[in-house]
Amino acid sequence: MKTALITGINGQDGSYLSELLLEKGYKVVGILKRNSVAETQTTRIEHIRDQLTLEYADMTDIHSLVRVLQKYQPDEVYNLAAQSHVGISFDQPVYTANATGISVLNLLEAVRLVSPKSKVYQASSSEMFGNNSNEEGYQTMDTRLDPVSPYGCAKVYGYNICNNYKNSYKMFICNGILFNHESPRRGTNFVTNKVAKEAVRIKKGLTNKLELGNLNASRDWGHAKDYVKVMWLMLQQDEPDNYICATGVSHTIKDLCETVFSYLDMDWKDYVVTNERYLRPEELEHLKGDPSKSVEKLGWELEYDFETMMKEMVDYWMEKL
Ligand code: NAP
Ligand code: F7E
Repeated sequence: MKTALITGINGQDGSYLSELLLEKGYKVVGILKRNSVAETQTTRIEHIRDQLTLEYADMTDIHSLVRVLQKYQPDEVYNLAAQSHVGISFDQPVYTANATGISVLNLLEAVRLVSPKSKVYQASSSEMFGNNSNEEGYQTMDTRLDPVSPYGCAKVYGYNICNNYKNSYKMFICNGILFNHESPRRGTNFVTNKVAKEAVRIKKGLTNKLELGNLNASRDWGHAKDYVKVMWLMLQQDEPDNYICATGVSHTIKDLCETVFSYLDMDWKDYVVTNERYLRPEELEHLKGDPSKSVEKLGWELEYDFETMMKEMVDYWMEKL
């Protein structure tokens, strides 16, 4: 039985990855950072909690990482923990640099010192590209990294230090440069789940408007369930490498509103208003990734498209609210 350690196990991706690895017969260990309301911290993994081994540790506390790695000597480490909200990274830049950037170094040092044979997956991000793309508007493996947020800057540090440790110490470390991926488990302060939830609240008469920021930005949105599969595939290869994971299709926030509201037989223009509060000091306008390397080298296949995913999210809120 292989052992996997997941940082960020109670996050969106951590919960789906846990399910995938349990299905594959792994012993799954996860770390939780301390939270004053213990009950709400494990909401996303409550249904599988009795099959998981959970330990308190914090990515900003290298000693806690050493303790857990020493105890379990995992075959695979999936580093999903981060302060992952781009907008909030402008409000908490130093914490974001620590929890999203330096924390990667903490983990790699801990692995190098006490569990050097562990294979490591690093959750890198399309946010690292900033506003660069090729002539066709795609971000590719050759696109320069030019981040436009404290979060993006922290992720670039994580990406670079992973490459540096892979080359310097011959460690097995893969960067997955993942584009936006969503699900009903997505935090409701990210735009897809915010729109899905609030549109359902409007439909049910619980509110009458939806406040958003930049409606013209576009994103390449996939489903988190598809994206955790590619994380696992990367660590099953003979050699470590970096990959882009994306759908290759991009939609604006307006398209997102149109898809969700029309599914609920409403016109989004009757309800959506803009509020400056949700604008960012610097915006990443367009993301559309080229996933060809993941498809060709890893045999990665997508089950969901944008419309199917958004319907699943709306249906979830229709049931839940
Ligand atoms: P998420 O739902 O925000 O989950 C982040 C996880 O990290 C949570 O479990 C959180 O715990 C944990 N965490 C935060 N700070 C920590 C700390 N100091 N110590 C220990 N744990 C900490 O994010 P996600 O959507 O699952 O994304 C997973 C990873 O992929 C993140 O690194 C994210 O930056 C990256 N990524 C995400 C996307 C995307 O579109 N989803 C795209 C590219 C890259 P609490 O909940 O207890 O705070
Ligand atoms: O914003 C615009 C906003 O916060 C998407 C993270 O998982 O993906 C995610 O980062 C777009 C942006 O995701 C609102 O300005 C408009 O242009 O859902 P988001 P993100 O910033 O793209 C990357 C790949 C990651 O790595 C990150 O961890 O939507 N937008 N109005 C809004 N965004 C939010 N959150 N709220 C609004 O009201």
